[in-house]
Amino acid sequence: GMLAAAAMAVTPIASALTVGFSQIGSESGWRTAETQSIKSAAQERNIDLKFSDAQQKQENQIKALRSFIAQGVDAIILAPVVETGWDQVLREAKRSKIPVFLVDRGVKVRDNSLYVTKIASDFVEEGRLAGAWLAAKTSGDCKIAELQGTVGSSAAIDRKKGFADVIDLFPRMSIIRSQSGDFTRSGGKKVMESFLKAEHGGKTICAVYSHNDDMALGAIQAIQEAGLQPSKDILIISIDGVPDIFKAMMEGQTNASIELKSDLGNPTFDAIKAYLAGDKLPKWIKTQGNLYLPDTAKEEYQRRSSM
Ligand code: GYE
Repeated sequence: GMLAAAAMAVTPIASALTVGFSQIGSESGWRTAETQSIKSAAQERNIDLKFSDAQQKQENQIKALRSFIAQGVDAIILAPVVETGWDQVLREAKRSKIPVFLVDRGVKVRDNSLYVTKIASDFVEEGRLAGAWLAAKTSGDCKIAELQGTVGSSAAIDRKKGFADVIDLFPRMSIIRSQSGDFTRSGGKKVMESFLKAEHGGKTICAVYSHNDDMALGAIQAIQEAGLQPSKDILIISIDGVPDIFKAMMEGQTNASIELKSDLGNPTFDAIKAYLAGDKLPKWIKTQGNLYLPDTAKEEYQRRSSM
């Protein structure tokens, strides 16, 4: 009767699922947004999310995974900092019958059945798109400084490859400097400063290709401090589409960004739910991005900062 109904109303609903999420860290604005998306999607779905921040270290991710396995979670979400070195711990998860879902980056494992699926964009395609834009912008004549992402990450390896695929088609385009800024703003600034020094204050650099927006934002600062105008004296293209890069575009400090969807929470939990319901999933659930230019930067900035 009434009493039972009242009791039910105050009894907390037991979580449907317990999911462990091993996140890389918070090196970029993009990653912070992704963490937010996964946390809030879990909350909306009443999923008990065990969150672990690895501070960019694979060993911390391996420890987190082992702890999720020991706790007997229903599923694991892994954003792998680097591509290799996962076979062992993923075998341990498999032995315990805990399915693993990769988000935003990929792994290289001998046995692909060690994970269920990867929810991520196509980094090679992003790199090609960046190269194609720059080739068109410079009529195929440009000396490029490249800011690479984290060494050994699929995002850095594939964005480098896709870009090189296109640049190699143009005899007057070449990468004259290339180094990792670890996907951070401070890393991008530091590496750009050294490029500028090595390249006569930047006079010999036509463009910067940055594997993410945060490093590009750091490079913009370095270029300004060297007395040059970013986006004019040196062209800049990067990847992610975070609010701050649209702001920089509005202010005429950068030329283009390739959007990377950071709201992976819903697609990831949809995949987990489908898998646990017995559905067969594709090995790669691709997220799509577009190339954005200054003409729509204001709109995009307003739209993103009101989200
Ligand atoms: O581009 C970068 C982040 O793995 C796709 O990692 C992700 C990349 C993203 O730190 O900003």
